[in-house]
Amino acid sequence: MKTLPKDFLWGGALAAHQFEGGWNQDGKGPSVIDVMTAGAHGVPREITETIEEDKFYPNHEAIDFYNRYKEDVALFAEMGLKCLRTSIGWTRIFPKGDEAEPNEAGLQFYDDLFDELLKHNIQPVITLSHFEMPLHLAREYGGFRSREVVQHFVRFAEVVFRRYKNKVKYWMTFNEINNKMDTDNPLFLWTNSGVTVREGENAREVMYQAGHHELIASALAVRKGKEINPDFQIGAMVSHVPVYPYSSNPADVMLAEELMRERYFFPDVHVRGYYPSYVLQEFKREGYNIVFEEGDDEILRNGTVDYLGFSYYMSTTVKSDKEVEQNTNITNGGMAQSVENPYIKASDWGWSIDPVGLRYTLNRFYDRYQIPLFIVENGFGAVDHIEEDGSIHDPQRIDYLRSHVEELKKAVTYDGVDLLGYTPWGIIDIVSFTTGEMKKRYGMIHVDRDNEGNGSMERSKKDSFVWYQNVIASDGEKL
Ligand code: BGP
Repeated sequence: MKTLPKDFLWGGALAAHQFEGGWNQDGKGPSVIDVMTAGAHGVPREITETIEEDKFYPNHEAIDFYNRYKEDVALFAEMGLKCLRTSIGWTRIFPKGDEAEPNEAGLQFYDDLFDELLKHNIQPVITLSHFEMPLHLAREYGGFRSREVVQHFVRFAEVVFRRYKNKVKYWMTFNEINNKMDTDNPLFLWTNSGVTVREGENAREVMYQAGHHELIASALAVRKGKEINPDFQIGAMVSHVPVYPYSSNPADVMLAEELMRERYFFPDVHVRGYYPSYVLQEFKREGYNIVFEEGDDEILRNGTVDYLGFSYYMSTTVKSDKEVEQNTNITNGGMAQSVENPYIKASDWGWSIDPVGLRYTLNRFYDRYQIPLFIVENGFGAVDHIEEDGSIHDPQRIDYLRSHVEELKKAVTYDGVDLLGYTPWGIIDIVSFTTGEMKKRYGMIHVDRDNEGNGSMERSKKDSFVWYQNVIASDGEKL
């Protein structure tokens, strides 16, 4: 086969908190991200105790998709998208997370959105939790450090599975569930799990306990989903930044192999249904007390996923003799031992540009799991310039996307990888997750909105809009 299959899911990826806005509209409650201010490249976002009047919260209005969704879906349809990946804002459905009954206005919004997408033959691909846990669950229960939160997540999943069982086929449970393994950056444990590490606690031990509860929650949700609609395809979703050895020095090669376990732990459990020995050995070696309940092994074994979704932006390179204190490479997917890779360049935000790494990742994952894969994030964050005539030329973004599509095509047509689809991240300009900025733009559609919340919110097409329209129309032939 020389070309991608006709039913290949060309799409775009988004997340409720980064583009919907309407943060407290129609009964929606505050999520963990709604108390986060804007940071900047290299400047971390602040987690405030409450919503402070004198601070700017970029996710509150975002790009106001909540009130403009018909206009934006029409643009996605014009682009020719076959699917749209986005998340259901957990706090639109359960404002606090532990209510007995869901918020009907929230459920109705997603009914309307999915109807609008399906009217244009665009399949919704839905993430259940994309860093949008109810703030109440984080503050009152300690987020996923508490086993009780498992049932609240599964309840949320059941309600939306039932409500949209005839509108949504593809689901995924937790977005980038593995981000929190970078425990040097509190952003990830907070947004992934609603957890902050307390005085005297071991961050990695806390992370593993929260991660265990999420893995249990995911497995229970998969089982529940399959009961509701056996045709559901429910995936896991991990962030993947492959780790290369700096040289053929066996010490570099073995360090890269060990650090790849940081990337493999969560997908191993999601896909295989049991804990890998290298993590169980770590628990013993470090004396971590991770509480497993009676029956957890069976839950994991019976709740494995149908496909593995993952984000791919960059690779990282490690050197075994690098002196390290703390991991200062967090924002570019790096490790404490990461060094510059002399063979590849980086974006303005320091994210390496490595399209071959995507083909390498597809092969490593497919070889390890032998289940369908789904690239649900890939993109190039950059500052865009608007010309006098209003046009926006974004050749760097087109080059980045073109080179990654070329590599995914090789993985499918030459290496034989079973790939469901490709949904580039931020199909329309949205709020950056790690920095809270608007100026780190991924979109093929520009939004007139700046870092401080100024602008008309007007949408306009970039050159990459037409480029991607042609890619989809030609089934990936016209690049
Ligand atoms: C991933 C998240 C997305 C998205 C992406 C780009 O971690 O799943 O939500 O934000 O990163 O990151 P950023 O927006 O910080 O450039």
